[in-house]
Amino acid sequence: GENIDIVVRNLRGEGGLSVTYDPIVLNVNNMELKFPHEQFIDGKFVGSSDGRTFQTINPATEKPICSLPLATVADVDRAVRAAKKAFERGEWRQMSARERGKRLYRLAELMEEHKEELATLESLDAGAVYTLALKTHVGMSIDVWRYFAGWCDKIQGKTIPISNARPNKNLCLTVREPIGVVGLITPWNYPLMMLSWKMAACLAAGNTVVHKPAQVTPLTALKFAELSVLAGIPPGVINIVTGSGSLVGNRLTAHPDVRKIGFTGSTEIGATVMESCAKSNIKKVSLELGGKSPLIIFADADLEKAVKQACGAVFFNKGENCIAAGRVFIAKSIHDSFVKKLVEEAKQYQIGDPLDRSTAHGPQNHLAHLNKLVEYVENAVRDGAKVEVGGKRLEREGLFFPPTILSNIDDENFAASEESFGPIMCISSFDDDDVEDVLRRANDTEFGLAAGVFTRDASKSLRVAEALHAGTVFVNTYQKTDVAAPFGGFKQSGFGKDMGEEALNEYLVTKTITIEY
Ligand code: TAP
Repeated sequence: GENIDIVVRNLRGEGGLSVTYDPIVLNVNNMELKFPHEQFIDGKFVGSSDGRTFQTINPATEKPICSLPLATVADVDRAVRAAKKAFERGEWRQMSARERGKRLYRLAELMEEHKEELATLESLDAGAVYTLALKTHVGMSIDVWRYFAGWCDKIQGKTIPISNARPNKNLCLTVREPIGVVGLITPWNYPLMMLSWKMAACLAAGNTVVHKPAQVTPLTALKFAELSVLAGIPPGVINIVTGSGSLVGNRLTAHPDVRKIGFTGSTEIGATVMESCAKSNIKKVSLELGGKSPLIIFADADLEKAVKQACGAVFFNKGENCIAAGRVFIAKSIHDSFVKKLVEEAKQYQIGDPLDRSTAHGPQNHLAHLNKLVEYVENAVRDGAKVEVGGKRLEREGLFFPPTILSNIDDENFAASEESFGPIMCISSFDDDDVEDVLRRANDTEFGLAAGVFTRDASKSLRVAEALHAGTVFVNTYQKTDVAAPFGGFKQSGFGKDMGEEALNEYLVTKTITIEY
């Protein structure tokens, strides 16, 4: 894929809707791929206020894909103004909830129609394995838009029996209203899916939005913006600014007209975001942050299944997965044979070009991240870890790091508490009979995003699920999230839920109306 500039075209949507932009056109993955490479403000694709740009890199080749506007504070302010106008005076607020749902549903259908392009873009920009991108990155994004499209006309208040002001009577009711302009800030591991998890609930609730994708993976958000025009989402309802977190993200969190921030990213930046939300204007905030999720394998588990699932729990999406099992506890009596099987399984992951249909393991997302993984293994080994397989950058073109297994991680090891966010399994063993002790160790973390347990003993599995402090607990499975089920962490993994009915709460406020008659 060489860069191809710039032809002006109109892409026609249904009902005469159209969007004009200067596309990048690539012949790649057996298709002609067209996508915008400018930010999206007030229904138009535009450059940055000062004309500066940056490049986004293909991690499979380390070559640039295209350049994009490096957004400025002025661009954020412009996007917020557009979102505010759309919220206060636009068609979006006037339209019925059912009509809003229809448009979101239409958007999901357009994403379905363009899913090969979206998955190809995710593959080029984020190194996502194409087959996985189709199913998960894009597939689950489409599902979540459909799911929340259905909620639009089901967001309801209550009537509440308050005491009457006798001799008169009172009627008390609640109305659930959108908050206003919402800022969404997302990371690079599932670019389109993180956008969709948040934005679908946010728009279903009737808000307008300014989104900042991660700087290293901005492309699917812009293709999505194009589709949103064709779906009939009015100008200003969705705005996408492409720039750095420290400037653009920070301006969003501090902006006086933004009333809510939905953030997914690291715990460290999450804390900064929360502080800025508090100091600027007491913004409502929800935070989906880091994790170091424990997975406990008891000796009585279905071991064949547990081997496959444990590998999936760590290596899925090259480990760039917030709920990746960050620590795997294996019962002593099965430890050695189980580790041997894990190593065999890890070696079977086909590593290669993410667009190749037989590839199971693509390149890491970007260079800084890959370098951190190399360092992570060095630190773990310094603290006593044994490398069972992998552990080094592969000597080939692209940012490849193989599925890696580290055993002998004791509780003091750096790797027992630090998240790697890469394909690195960290194994510790535990005494078969001491369930209390393994639970204590599993909970001995400041994170609480997810956890898992494998056992055939039903009551043990329930007791363990109850004792694990995590927002999601998997029993005899892992990685099984669903758009209808609430998702979000405990402790320093943040608060607030994505997906499921509960996610709507993050983007609504409740008004109480009391009437006397
Ligand atoms: P971060 O470095 O925290 O970046 C997340 C987003 O915040 C990026 O868009 C980033 O912009 C932006 N940002 C950076 N500084 C900011 C600031 N001062 N104010 C506002 N925004 C700012 O995380 P990451 O490296 O992209 O992602 C990895 C982390 O995300 C991991 O810890 C992982 O566990 C977590 N994660 C959690 C979940 C859930 S659901 N809990 C899901 C996925 C990932 P740039 O583009 O400039 O970096």
